[in-house]
Amino acid sequence: MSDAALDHIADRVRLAPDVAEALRSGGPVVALESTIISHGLPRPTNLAVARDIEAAVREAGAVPATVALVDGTVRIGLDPDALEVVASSDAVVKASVRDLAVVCARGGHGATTVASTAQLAALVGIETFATGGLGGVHRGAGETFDESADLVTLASTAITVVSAGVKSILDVAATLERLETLNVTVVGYGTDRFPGFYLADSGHPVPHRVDAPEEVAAIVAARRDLGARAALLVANPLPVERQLDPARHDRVLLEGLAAADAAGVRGKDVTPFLLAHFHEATEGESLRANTEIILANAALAARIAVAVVAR
Ligand code: PSU
Ligand code: MN
Repeated sequence: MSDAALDHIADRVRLAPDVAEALRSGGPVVALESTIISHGLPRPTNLAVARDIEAAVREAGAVPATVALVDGTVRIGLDPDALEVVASSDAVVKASVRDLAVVCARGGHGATTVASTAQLAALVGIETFATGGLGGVHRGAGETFDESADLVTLASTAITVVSAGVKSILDVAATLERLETLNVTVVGYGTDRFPGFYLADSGHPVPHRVDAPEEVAAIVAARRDLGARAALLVANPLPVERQLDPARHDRVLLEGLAAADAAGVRGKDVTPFLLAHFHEATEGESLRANTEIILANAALAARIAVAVVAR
């Protein structure tokens, strides 16, 4: 977006000074989502993890831009006060793309999902984005139609997203089919297997493998020349020795799905409910894995952003 266009929306979209400077000078920037902080991780660990994610991006040589709405203003890059609001305030709503303008117009606080973070990052010209695990097609979606807006948004947003595959609570096979239909390019980072978030391998292959940030940067350059309009998903697995025990994972997941059903949990509450169930039922093991996932993805996204601007 041009400086004039950014000025025009300055009342609604505010860039942190270091993010604005990096974008102006063509430096590496990594967008970070905030729903993982507000709704994905338990308090008070979430605030410490949010800071660690930003530190991981900085250590790898890029500028972190955590995205959220605070008092109705979209913030691209949060100061310490704003980060604390996102991590601690009960007034923060999970804001997907459909919710953004409502929260904005009403002056509310909103945490952005993968979908809304990708849209806002692209709006201001950020090309690289890190998350934990993408949303996707939920189990039973044939009946409920519960498919994350992450998918359809990535179909029309030309950004590079680093994630540990999609959340393992989903129907992974169906999600991969939808990603193919929606023209989202999927590459495995250092693997031929599609990661399963808490698990290193979801049981499905990836169409392409890369082994270095420079390889991703070469693909990004080709995408630009070819006019790619959908996202590039870099699937970065947990090392197998750091994953959740698969048998325990499957057991906890079945319990969580049954509990969600019994409690009548629907719509945007399903994902936070299941993640919270995991954190409780695994006595912190899933929190440990979730934290390692997001830190590793933030660092890799930063290395990719550095490689992209170096070309
Ligand atoms: N991955 C995580 N924790 C999270 C999420 C993803 O490790 O909290 C969030 C992301 O913000 C993602 C959202 O975009 O869950 C998907 O929610 P839904 O299934 O309602 O679209
Ligand atoms: Mn949903």
